[in-house]
Amino acid sequence: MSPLSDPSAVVNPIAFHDYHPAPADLRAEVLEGLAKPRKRLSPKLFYDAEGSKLFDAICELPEYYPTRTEIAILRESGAEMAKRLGREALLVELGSGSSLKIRVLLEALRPAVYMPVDISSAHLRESAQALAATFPGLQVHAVCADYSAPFALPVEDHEHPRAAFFPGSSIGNFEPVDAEQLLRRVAAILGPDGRLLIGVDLIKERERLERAYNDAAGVTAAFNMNLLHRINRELDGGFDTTRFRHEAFFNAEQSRIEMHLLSTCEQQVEVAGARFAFEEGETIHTECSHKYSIDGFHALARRAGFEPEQVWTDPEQLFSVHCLVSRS
Ligand code: AVI
Repeated sequence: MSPLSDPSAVVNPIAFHDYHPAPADLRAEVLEGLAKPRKRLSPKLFYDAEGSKLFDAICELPEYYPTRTEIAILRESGAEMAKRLGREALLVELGSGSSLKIRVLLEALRPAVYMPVDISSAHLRESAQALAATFPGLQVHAVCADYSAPFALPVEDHEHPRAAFFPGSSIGNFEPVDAEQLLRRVAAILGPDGRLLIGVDLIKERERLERAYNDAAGVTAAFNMNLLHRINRELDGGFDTTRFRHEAFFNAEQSRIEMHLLSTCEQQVEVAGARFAFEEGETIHTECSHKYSIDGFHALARRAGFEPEQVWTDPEQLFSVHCLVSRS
């Protein structure tokens, strides 16, 4: 048994660093997004309590291959990844959520300090405490922050090598220029020779991609439509959700899945006292999920100040996990 998971070892209390990230200003974002000539809402707005539950359900769907494929890659190659990242590291996880994927790697990685970063305070505290209880030897510093905006690590630590973990292909939900900027900030946090382990969904045939975002059980449709329910609940919105439908397709030119909510008729909708007109067939663009080739992602990583070191994929080449080393 490793000292990290020895149940008789002392459980370190977690340190909680709250940067009080500003909650999304739902009203301002929705009014601005719906007033655009091409209506657009940020995918960040999906994740209220209901949306987070629906996203967890998406991860279990037979059509949604990214989650289970990435976990299989982490299980298969965890020991090699650990060699790359080095033992006794200070390991930062971006958007840690329930910290499920890091559990697969912790025994192999044996970090000295684990630093999950997440915007949702209650969820972060709960999952950090649960993780500290399973791995009693581990020092856990939970950081409540919005990782998509600049932030500094809360502890001065130059003793341990630095590493970061960014799973789930969440990088794909950023426009490539924003993804590059985010990676540049991660490189700066890591410092020279820091390692980033990052999950990236790969380009593949249209049919497989489109099935993953149009599941037969309609969970992704419910996840998308929840945004209108959320606006109705929180902003006194007047969306009749029977007059919209979920649409998801692969835009090959931009190498991304686009999700939209399509108005099935000409209509007017009131939200927070403002009125918005919809043509029949007009959409609200709600999400982009960019897909990369391995070379395409390496080029992006290099522009952001990283050097690709190793990449692991599954036998069908559906998904990739990269180890990048920072030059800055
Ligand atoms: C969180 N993110 C990586 C998911 C994706 O695949 O882009 C969000 C999602 N949207 C629909 N299904 C899943």
